[in-house]
Amino acid sequence: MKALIIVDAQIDFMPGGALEVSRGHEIVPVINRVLPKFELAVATQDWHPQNHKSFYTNHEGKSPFEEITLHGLAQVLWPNHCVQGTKGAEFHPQINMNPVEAIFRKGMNPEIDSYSGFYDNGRKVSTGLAGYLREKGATDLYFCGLAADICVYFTMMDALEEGFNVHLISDATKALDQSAFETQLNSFSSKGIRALYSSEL
Ligand code: VGL
Ligand code: ZN
Repeated sequence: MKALIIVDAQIDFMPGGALEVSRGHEIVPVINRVLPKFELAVATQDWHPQNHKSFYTNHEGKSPFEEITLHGLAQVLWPNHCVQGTKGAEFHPQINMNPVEAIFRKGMNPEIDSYSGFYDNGRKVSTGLAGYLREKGATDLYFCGLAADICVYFTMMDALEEGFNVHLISDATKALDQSAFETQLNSFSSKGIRALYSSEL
């Protein structure tokens, strides 16, 4: 069974948001168009407390996009984004969230970041997404959302490891760093990820 996974389609990742992805809003109509083609749709939501250690403001003298080591893991320091309960953490208001059956929140532990919708960056704590999808009978996961090179990418990597067939809807995602994403794209077919356009669904 095919399931649509909408990754972090939140206001802070849209143009004008705290951690904006260029042309991020262009994915919204594409997501709305593909939604009816899926029997199951779920979303992930970046959901940080204000004291999250991925925020540069929580490190004395650091600037946005600087890299540090946090509990032994490389960590980019981001502008404060997707703070629990704020407008920026909400889904884009034009996305039809009605058919979305479940929302998996991530990034709540202030000590560790969580790019993937399945596990934190230390691969220690699970959100339960893999078990949920398996119990629902999903075999093929179709990914969309933001940002292509970060949370979409790491969620797809974990999906492969969890044994799902992984597909990326290329016109329903946008990258924070386009050149990083192009490098990732070149490795997709060898990893077993199929990239397709929404028109092929
Ligand atoms: C994301 C950086 C920090 C994303 C989330 O959704 O791609 N990127 N938190
Ligand atoms: Zn985040």
